[in-house]
Amino acid sequence: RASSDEFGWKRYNSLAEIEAWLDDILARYPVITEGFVVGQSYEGRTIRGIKISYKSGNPGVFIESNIHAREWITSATATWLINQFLTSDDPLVRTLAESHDWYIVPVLNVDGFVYTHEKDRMWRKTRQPSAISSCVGVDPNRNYDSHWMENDGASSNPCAENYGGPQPFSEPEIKAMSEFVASIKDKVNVMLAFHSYSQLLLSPYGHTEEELPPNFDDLMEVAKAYADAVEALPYGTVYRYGTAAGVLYTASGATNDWAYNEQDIQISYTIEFRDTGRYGFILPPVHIVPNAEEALFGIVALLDKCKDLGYLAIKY
Ligand code: 0X9
Ligand code: ZN
Repeated sequence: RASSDEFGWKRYNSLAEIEAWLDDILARYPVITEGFVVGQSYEGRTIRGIKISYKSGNPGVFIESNIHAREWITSATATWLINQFLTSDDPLVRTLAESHDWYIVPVLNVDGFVYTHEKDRMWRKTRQPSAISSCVGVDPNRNYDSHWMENDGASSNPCAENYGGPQPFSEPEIKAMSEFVASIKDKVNVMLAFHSYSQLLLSPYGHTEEELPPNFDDLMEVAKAYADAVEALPYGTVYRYGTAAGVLYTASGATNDWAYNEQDIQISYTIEFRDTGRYGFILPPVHIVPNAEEALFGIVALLDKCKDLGYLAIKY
């Protein structure tokens, strides 16, 4: 069995390695962890997740990772966080781990992820063929049914990297993810969608710059807490923040916007990890642990601020 020591976070792992590691974790922590199945991918792979819960009555945090196939730092960070939540002796990490319920999907776009390992390192989309084009795949982060394809937030060209798909939830991975999140939404206070790169925290809205979300001020205060905590680390890097449409570009049908707009998850971000462009998606593995530590202490500060602002009350 692949132990965490062997897993190591010194290089990027394949889907098979991540799944073997996950099986080992689930076997070693049978009381605290529970495996769950999000659903099946287009190519028939099982999309898996892990719930970590030390006690009942905790607020819930959902982490979606590797929806974009080539963003390998996201699953490396998600698995490192899982390991820390289960094994760290740091009191700050223990409190973080034990006072929230974690729902973590390390690799959502499983078909695309395998494709990046076996065929094309720079693949982003899903792997479902198009009925109207020879181009393959949909941008899964444009496929959620929330302001889908509005305001040039996605492309209708199947060959585009930000193709929204023939209709919302056309991608089995995204339909399954939406149904899974909807089924537990009353237990989820915070949605974090892991991406790379650019070092950004992006809040709703993604579909328009013309309007701000109702709790915009809180979303900015919470994002600032994350950014400040990251920057305060000895090797910490600079994170900028704002609404997705304001800071980056208009993008409709993204996970965190759908969670916010349609599932009433009021704290919902896209987090773009390291770096700022030197290596981009092909981030050298020496960045895995420092990036993951930034995420860990960023999330500590983010959730502390959420608690202060009253967002971690039990919803049901
Ligand atoms: O374009 C995207 O989907 C994300 N950037 S990436 O380079 N990882 O592809 C940003 C999405 C942010 N926009 C919304 N959340 N609406
Ligand atoms: Zn991405």
